[in-house]
Amino acid sequence: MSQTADPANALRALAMDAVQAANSGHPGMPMGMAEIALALWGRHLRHNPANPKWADRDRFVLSNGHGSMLLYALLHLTGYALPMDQLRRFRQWHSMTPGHPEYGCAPGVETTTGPLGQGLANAVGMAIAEKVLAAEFNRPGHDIVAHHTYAFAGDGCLMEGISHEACSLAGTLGLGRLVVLYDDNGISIDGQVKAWFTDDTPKRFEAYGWHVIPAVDGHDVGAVDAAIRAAKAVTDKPSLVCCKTVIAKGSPNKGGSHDAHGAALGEKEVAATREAIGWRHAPFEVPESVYRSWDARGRGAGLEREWNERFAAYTKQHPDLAAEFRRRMAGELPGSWRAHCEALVAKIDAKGESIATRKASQNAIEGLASALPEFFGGSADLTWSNLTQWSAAKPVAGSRPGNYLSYGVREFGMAGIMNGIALHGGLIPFGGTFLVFSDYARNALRLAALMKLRSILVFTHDSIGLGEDGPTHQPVEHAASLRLMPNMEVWRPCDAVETAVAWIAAVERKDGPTSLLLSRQNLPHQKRPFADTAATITAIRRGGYVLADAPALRAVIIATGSEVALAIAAKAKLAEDGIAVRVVSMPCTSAFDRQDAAYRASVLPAGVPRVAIEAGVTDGWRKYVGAVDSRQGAVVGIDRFGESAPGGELFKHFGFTVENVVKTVKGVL
Ligand SMILES: Cc1ncc(C[n+]2csc(CCOP(=O)(O)OP(=O)(O)O)c2C)c(N)n1
Repeated sequence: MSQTADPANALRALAMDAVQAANSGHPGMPMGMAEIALALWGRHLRHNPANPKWADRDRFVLSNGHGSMLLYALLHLTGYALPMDQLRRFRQWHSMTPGHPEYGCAPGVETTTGPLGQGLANAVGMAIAEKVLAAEFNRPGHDIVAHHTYAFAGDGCLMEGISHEACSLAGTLGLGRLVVLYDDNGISIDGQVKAWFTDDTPKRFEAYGWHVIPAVDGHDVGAVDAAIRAAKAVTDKPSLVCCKTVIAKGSPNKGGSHDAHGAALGEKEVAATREAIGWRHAPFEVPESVYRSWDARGRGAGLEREWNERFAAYTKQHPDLAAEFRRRMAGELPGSWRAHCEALVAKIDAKGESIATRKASQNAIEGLASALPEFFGGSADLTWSNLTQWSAAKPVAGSRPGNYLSYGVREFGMAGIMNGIALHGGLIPFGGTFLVFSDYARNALRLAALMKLRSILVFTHDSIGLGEDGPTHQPVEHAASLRLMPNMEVWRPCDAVETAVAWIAAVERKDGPTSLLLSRQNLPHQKRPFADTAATITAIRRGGYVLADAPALRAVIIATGSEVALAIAAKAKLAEDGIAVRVVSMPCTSAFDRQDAAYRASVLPAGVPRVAIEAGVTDGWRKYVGAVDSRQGAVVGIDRFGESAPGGELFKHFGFTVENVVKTVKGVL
């Protein structure tokens, strides 16, 4: 501890100096986990700083993301393209070193963390992806997928409920290549955790079926190294290494105290810490000898070279598999994709079935899965309601891998795990639950949107139309609230054709998640006015299009999902009264909003009054129909919770009837 050349002290110094320079951040965790980081990154982690995207690298997740300076210091010291200048600019605008690690900012950051507990779920997802891909691609004598997933976690991560969801499942699945290092420092923001967190963590994880290594001295590099070795030796269970540490170790007056958790130590204490640990270098100065001891570039290049040679041998023996592996890890769709999709939509359109969109979604999955071996489906214990399974799906069973996972009743865990699977690469995850429970998963959806992940959420039972389960299960505000999330694409299709197109758009979307909002009840097939399938797909993908037109328009009705059929029926009734209206189907408002002004005006012509219909809260529709007091337009919606009754009755009661829509349209003329 007291030697200048101690590489762990370089982490301490960089963390405290960067936090001091920013005058904000968390020095305590990096200083407390310095030896653990040295043991893992110095002696175990198989990575190549020159190629952070090497497919078979070990994954590292800093679940306690507030200690971001630890990760930045590690990336810098081991030789990633993260220059010291970026560490000096910790937490500054447009630096590569934001307050919490953000995926896509600095090379080597595998996931965005900070919302505690979710990193653990991401790590579980990465370990699942590794196992699934290993089973699919490895061949005797050719282990081309064989890496570990390591995560650091603190008390905060383990207090969060999602840690239970994800770690319980990890135990059941026997994820032997997952190793979590727990920073057991007894401190969180409010002080000593013994007043609010007294779980017996080793016993808790043993009960999950984990291999637990308790009571490791987290400041003894040799002890942590030995524990990691023991963890890797157990290959049929995930491992938890419980490391006793002192937060802000090295700081004479703040070490061991929550004062070091979330604020700069202060100039005086930084100086006292330098003295105490014998670090005699100016801020952001690291001696050559320390750089040399951390430098992972040579070893990393060697590891990747060796893998490349193995992959070349694999390619020789299994050229098709190797090409497929490359395609999958690059996130590219198969060459036949476009033609496959067009044929599928044409078939669905020709069939013209009137089915629930959740059933249409299952048909779409079935139709796409034959072209997409990277599909990795699942549901939070609602498989037979969400209809997320397809005929050739292979359920994951215990430690046996497959491509369909029953996540159990764990919506947040599922969404966090799906993020980890998407981050790992090689698979496209989708997972189902009832729309009303999207709230449970919400912060993981937000991180998927922030990280631009291709993760697909199958949210069924999308309105009061689900009926008798009542207001606890009837989403009212959920479509609107998901639409509020930046970069979350929300589709609420009206029939089987729109559902298939929504699925295709979700799969093709490489820079963000998609929520598919699907009905429990049957919805009629709609006839569309387009010349061919390609034109139909193009129109639907615009997010809003003219489904049924009329000359000499008096009004436009905009509707989504189950309310589109109602709009069509109201149009017919209005025609009887000599009132010509156009029906616009708008399955995806954000896609519509991205269209150019000319297109939008061609769908929603200026000066023609509009009525929007959706079985949900009304506010979001005001941007299309005009302000409440403008008298220009109206919304038929539902601004209260539903009721327990048959869906048909509820629609009637809440005004989703032809009579009410006709009346509403007449009211805006
Ligand atoms: C979901 C979530 N809730 C709250 C916070 C705010 N927060 C950041 S760190 C922290 C305490 C974490 O304690 P611990 O994991 O023990 O970290 P340490 O004090 O050891 O650094 C909290 C509550 C957060 N980042 N995420």
